[in-house]
Amino acid sequence: MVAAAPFSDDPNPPDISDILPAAIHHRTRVLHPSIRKGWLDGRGDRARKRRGQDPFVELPWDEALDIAAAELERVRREHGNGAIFGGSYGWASAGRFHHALGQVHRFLNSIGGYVASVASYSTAAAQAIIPHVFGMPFLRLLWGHQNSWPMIEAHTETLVMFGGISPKNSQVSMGGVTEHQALGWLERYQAKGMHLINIGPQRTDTIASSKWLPTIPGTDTALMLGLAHVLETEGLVDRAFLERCTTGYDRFRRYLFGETDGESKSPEWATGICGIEAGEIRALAHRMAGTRTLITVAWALQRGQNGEQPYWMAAVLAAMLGQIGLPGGGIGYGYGAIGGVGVPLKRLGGLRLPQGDNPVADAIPVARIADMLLNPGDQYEFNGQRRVYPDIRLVYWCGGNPFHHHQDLGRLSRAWEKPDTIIVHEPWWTATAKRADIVFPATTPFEREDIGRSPNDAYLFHMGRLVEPVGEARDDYEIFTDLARRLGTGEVFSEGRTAADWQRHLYDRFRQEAARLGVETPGLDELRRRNWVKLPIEGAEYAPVPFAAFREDPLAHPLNTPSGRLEIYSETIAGFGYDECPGHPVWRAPDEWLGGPSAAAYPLHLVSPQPGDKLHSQMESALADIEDARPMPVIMNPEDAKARAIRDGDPVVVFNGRGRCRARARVSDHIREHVVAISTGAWFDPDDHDTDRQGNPNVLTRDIGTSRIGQGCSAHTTLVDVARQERGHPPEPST
Ligand SMILES: Nc1nc2c(c(=O)[nH]1)N[C@H]1C(S)=C(S)[C@@H](COP(=O)(O)OP(=O)(O)OC[C@H]3O[C@@H](n4cnc5c(=O)[nH]c(N)nc54)[C@H](O)[C@@H]3O)O[C@H]1N2
Ligand SMILES: Nc1nc2c(c(=O)[nH]1)N[C@H]1C(S)=C(S)[C@@H](COP(=O)(O)OP(=O)(O)OC[C@H]3O[C@@H](n4cnc5c(=O)[nH]c(N)nc54)[C@H](O)[C@@H]3O)O[C@H]1N2
Ligand SMILES: [Mo]
Repeated sequence: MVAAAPFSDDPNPPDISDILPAAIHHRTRVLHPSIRKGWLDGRGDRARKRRGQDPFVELPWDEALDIAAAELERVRREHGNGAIFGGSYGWASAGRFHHALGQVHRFLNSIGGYVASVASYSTAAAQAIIPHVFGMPFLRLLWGHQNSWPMIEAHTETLVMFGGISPKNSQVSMGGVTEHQALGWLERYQAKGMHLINIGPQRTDTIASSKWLPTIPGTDTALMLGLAHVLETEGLVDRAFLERCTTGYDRFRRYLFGETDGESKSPEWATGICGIEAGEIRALAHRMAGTRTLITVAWALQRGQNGEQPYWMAAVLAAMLGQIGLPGGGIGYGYGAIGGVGVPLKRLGGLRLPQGDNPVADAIPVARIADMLLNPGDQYEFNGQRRVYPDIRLVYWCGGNPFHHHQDLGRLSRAWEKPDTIIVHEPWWTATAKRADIVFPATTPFEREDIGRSPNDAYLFHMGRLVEPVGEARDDYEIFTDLARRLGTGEVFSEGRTAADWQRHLYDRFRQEAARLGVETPGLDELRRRNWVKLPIEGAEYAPVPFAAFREDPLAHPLNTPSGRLEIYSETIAGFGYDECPGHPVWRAPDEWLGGPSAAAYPLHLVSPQPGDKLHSQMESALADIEDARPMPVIMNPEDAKARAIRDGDPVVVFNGRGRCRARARVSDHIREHVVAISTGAWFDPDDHDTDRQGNPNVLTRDIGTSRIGQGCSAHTTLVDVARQERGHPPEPST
């Protein structure tokens, strides 16, 4: 591979793919099956503490597979399948059959099951709270009950974007996105004269011409309460809508006016928390009440402590405005978070490898992995349930990079010493692969044939094999087939099919399903010849006005909530007895934020958004080679830089009580004062002083659940400080 070119029909092609050829042939590829020496020697506790430091021994495939199969067998026999953790979170790569997570889960099911993980780092808090409020899964709301881009263009007058709508983030999508539309729509909204309001710490979170309200991170719920207060005191609330379509408003209203906690949520109160002037809050409330307004909320807002609250409160605010069910009005979550949100599509069934059944019932909230490894047998709460962490002996990862994605990597390193064995399939020597015991080299999509298809995109692709497998890399499917055979479940796993057989089988099923829905698709051989086809499934007619029937007649078209209405007060949640999330949305100060006591020690709030130049940590190997690319930039406000005698481009150390990393200062007034931003994506690479050399923000982030409701990741609830690197290392972490 020498170059990657954009797709001809893409209106706004990203340049992420430029780096692919360099990454595919990079020196950091895993070339041979590799087993950590200390583990192989097999003495004592197999030197678990030396994970990440020991050298690896390269072995022939057959020998390495025998060893892995024997270890899986031992753990199964001695501890049962409930001691195998196979959550294996991550995005892996596009391609339907070779999707790594589908492969590992099918394999582990075939050998008797595994402890799974539920929800995602992306939207765990949303997935927990939204069903209580709207009576449907979050992902169904997202893909089926939101205003489409064209509907917004036609009807919305004011677009209030909490956390922005980022064209950068909509460059990618699960399974692939072909036409990158988000920027084009935002430009059309702007040309039309729509009021675009970006609420959040960074101006760059959406199109530059938007009005920017630079808020303090983690305080959106307070600002929304301030807006609600204005609506209520100035008679701008749609009472008729609230009475017909919602339940519990009066109880929420008592909280709004401080009858239950002694604090009225006035705009002045909100100002003291979120940093936006009361006059500005009033003016925004007036505009929202006086125009067709769509409130949008980025996923990032729920990736913080009590991230459930802004999601719930935004729905309450939209209900108070009474525009839910009107075209271009109401509420929407995650426009721009990934490509495909807002695109009006006829939904076709997926093209997915069947997973089989998992006989192990146990599953953890995805971001609680370190808690689980550190505290086997401990109880925890999850969305009204009391659960117990299992005792994990073997961790299997295929298609994810926890030493990139998890919070507080120092803590994860300690948790990682607990299991007997860690098996990883990876194309590259990532931080996670380096910390495994058994590493199998996996192919990338360019080294195998597959079918490309996303349910959130109108295209269908044949993905040809472009290059021979690098080194001794094998497809995950082949590796699992060989392991399953050794464990006596070869037939259950493969059903006697080759990869090509499976692809034809899955594709034929997809084709039949599409035909049933009236969509013609080419046969597989024709698709292979044509490379790609655009299916006739995109059009405004496929996205009707969300909640229109419910709004019209909520008795005939109730929501699937206990009350049949939108729940401003939820008896179910109140029944859980969680103070952080009583029966209605509330503002609760996070443990770390700029208004709290910990800001005295670490006075800057760190946000860690997704990287614009890649997908998570993928292709990092080749990107890190680019001159001056690492360590990662830390974006900081000129005032904060000046106070620390830091100039643009200076090498700095970002630190707090949990850890520290190197970074390069990028001084910009597009970020709010006292907020700094480091994108995720760098490979964790600590030096002898435990300072990460590359700039991975997760050495700094806090590893707590969003709340007992969602137990999601709280990456955005993090305070830090920054110092110029010449001054030597900052003090040792205190915790
Ligand atoms: N190019 C690229 N695109 C991606 C990805 C990628 O790796 N690369 N990853 C994809 C994935 S997996 C996901 S889940 C989505 C995530 O999509 P999002 O969650 O929407 O995006 P983020 O980039 O994490 O954050 C967006 C912005 O939220 C702001 N923010 C942070 N905290 C707060 C807060 O408390 N309040 C407010 N108002 N704003 C806040 C930050 O300024 C940040 O820049 O992105 C997807 N898109
Ligand atoms: N601080 C902070 N942390 C975050 C976030 C944040 O906003 N802030 N966001 C979180 C979110 S939303 C997400 S989604 C996660 C991202 O989670 P990550 O797990 O970091 O995601 P990826 O980097 O996509 O991981 C995929 C891995 O699979 C490998 N891979 C690719 N193709 C194949 C294949 O075919 N076979 C095999 N075996 N392996 C393959 C890739 O090389 C890569 O190492 O990060 C989370 N972490
Ligand atoms: Mo994500």
